[in-house]
Amino acid sequence: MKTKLGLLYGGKSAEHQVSMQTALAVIKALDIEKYDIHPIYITEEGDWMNGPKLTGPVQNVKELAFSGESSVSPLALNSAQDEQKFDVIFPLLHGPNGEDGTVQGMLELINLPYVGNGVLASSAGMDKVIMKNLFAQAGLPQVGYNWFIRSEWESNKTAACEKVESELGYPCFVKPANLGSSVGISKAVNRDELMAAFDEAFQFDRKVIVEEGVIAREVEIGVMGNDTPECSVAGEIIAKKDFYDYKAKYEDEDTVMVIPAEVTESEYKMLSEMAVTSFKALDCSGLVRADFFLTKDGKAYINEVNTMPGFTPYSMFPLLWKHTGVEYPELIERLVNLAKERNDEKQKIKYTF
Ligand code: G1L
Repeated sequence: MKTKLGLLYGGKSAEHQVSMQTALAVIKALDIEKYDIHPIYITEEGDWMNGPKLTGPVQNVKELAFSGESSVSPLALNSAQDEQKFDVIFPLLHGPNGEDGTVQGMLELINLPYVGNGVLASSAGMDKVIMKNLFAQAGLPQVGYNWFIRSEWESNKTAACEKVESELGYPCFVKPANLGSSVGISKAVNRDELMAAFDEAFQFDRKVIVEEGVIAREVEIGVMGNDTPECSVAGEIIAKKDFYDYKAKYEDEDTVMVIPAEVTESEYKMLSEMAVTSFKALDCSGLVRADFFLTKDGKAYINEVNTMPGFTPYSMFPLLWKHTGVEYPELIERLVNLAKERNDEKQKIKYTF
């Protein structure tokens, strides 16, 4: 029997186009003999458009942007009246209402298995402060950080600056806690810049994190699995310019990916163990991309994990797995199978006693 796969993409987000491109790449990689593919397009206005089952190859993202048809209620995706009952949903959405756990929660409510991380990991991974607190609890080494809520900042700006200066020093990086935002990030090297950085970051979130600046390489590892996650080879991101901006870091031509990264065997061992620890600390499932700082003297710090990493065939996560021996179509198939496996596991839970 074919697997009925619902592909969820688009969305009310700045990453709308990225999501479309990713959906196109995933569709091209799926084996039509094994999967019935049903596109579900979320418009920029946030309407859900249930597309027809794909019967042939798709060449262009325009073919995936359905319009005109009437939109459907997300909650009707699993209604019994039509035969649209999916085996698995593949969510390719970024930012709020995509990777922050809300879509995952909706899929839990209507009882549809889905690829990737669940509600808890998705939402915890979206908030840098919550994520770092969980990493600290798991004993993972991290650079120093402070965090503030807007009212705290506004009531005593000097106190906030003094705390940062005594605990972290300069340079430091000031960011909105919400990871979905690639804006509002700045570097500060003195009090004036720190004040301006706080004001800037608080425009985008009510919670702001300040991180100690370290001189280090940026190394990343892909983790895949459920209860027994496995690691890819390591990759390095080398920026020719100073980037604080997430988008610039991944999309600028002045950034190069080196895969596999030049790390020693013992460095790789340390990083991969940390990657698995971070996966477990957030109770991840399916996949995660773990990002590290690696210093010259061989110290590693976890920076963050991304529960929905870039996912075109040319993005870091799929490239890391390609170099590990898992090509893009197999990667997708494995993730779909992990979704089914997690769902089977869930069916074992007793809800009455
Ligand atoms: F479903 C997976 F596999 F978990 C998954 C879902 C979404 C992996 C990666 C992504 N990534 C994205 O959706 C995006 C970062 C391309 C945003 Cl559009």
